[in-house]
Amino acid sequence: MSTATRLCLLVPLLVFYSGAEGLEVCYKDLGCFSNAAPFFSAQRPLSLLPQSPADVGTTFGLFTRENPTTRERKRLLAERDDLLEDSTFNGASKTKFIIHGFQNNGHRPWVYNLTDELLKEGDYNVIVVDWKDGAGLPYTQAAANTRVVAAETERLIRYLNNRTRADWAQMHIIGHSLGAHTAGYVGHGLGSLGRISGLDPAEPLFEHTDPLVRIDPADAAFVDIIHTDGSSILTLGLGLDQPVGDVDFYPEGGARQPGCGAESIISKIGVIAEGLVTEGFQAAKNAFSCSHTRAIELFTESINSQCQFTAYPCSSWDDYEAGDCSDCDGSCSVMGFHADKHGGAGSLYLNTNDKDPFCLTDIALRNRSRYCLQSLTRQNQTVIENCVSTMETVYVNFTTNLKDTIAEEIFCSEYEKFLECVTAVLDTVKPCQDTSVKTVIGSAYTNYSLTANYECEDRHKGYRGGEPSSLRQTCLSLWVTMAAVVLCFFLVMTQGR
Ligand SMILES: [Ca+2]
Repeated sequence: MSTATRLCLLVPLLVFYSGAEGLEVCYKDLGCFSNAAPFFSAQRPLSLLPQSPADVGTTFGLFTRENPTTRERKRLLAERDDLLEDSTFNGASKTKFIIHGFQNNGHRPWVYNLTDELLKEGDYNVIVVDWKDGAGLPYTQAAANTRVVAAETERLIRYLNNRTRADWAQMHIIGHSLGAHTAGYVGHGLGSLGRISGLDPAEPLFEHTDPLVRIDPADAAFVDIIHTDGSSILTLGLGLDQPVGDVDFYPEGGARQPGCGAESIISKIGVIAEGLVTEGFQAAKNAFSCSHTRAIELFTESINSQCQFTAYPCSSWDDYEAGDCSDCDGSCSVMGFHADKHGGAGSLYLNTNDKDPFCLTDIALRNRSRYCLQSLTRQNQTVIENCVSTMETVYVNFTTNLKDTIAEEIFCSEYEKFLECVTAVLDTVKPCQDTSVKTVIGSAYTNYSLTANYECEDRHKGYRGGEPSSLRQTCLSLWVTMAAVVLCFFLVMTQGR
């Protein structure tokens, strides 16, 4: 029996096993959990029941400005008045929750960094939800356990509201990966939670599922999402690509992040293997999750940074990259902690740096484009000069041999060389992030291509039907492009001062 046949038999078996059973488990104080639809579906053929609260072992650690350090962490638990009285929880302050994801815990450096930045920004109650015992392998079980973690968090919030009048419309849950979907369940349960920030919500078993199963805009008054590892799970992308918030930010396109190396699955496995051999398991794990954890780094940096992660509305990352979306037109927003103050909706795109600090200031963006323009001018001077001289040859041939049949062949072969030239110039601009330069080169390219198609692609019709004026136009547009590049260069140089 082939592997394919086995899979074909296995999949319906799993489907009927977990679907038809419609199992349910009930836990005291938390209610019942069923694995029937919508938790079971085509996108979720393997739907497990969550483990017991004792197995998941969720704990809640409170930090405030009065007790900001690790050692001063105060424990909270629903219905435990003794713990609440002994804590520094202030019902009049706003509350921030942090929920980690798969194979993670509440004692990681990123949790402390995020807590520190939050307390620097405001006088909050910061509650770290730690569910490490339930967040381990297998992933399918961890994904199911998020429902119990959410139910316990919801129970704590209701308790805090009951005892201190803390208003959950003023509460904000920041969840990474599986923690983002956990936050979604909490918000859905409460009905009017203030805000959820989903940091690269987990993809496997969640993408394209029912909104009840995953985080969605209805889970809080404001749901902002940062996508950083949205490439397919088949290429080891761990995050959702699907927009699931009121506003969805896609830094660098949201599929993978700069500075994380490895674009293809083969090279990604290579980087992981190299990390494993040279620096051990943690390095390999970091290489594996570099893009996935970038969402946390971006959010943490955004809290107190003077630099704003301005993001632009666009129909796609390709269009953004092509320079089609450099106008805010009142629809821009700012990615990260301050997103709720800037409005904006839908999918927004932005460039980021490949290392800390990740935010690109106007100056950094200008420097980047200046660097690109400089390298374009320096390294490709010859390419551009060749293009111009080819263009001149074409023009001379065309005008002097207009009535000569041989001219057609010369003309078209020269034109092909010229197009190669333009492609080479375009390739050198690709790494540039400055959209204005791309637009200039891009529109020039369109002009050339149109002329070339008209003149050469249908050779039997003959170029002689075409007027030399189209050549002049092409020549002219090349010079205009050159002038525009020089002008851009000049502007960038002067603005940067
Ligand atoms: Ca939901």
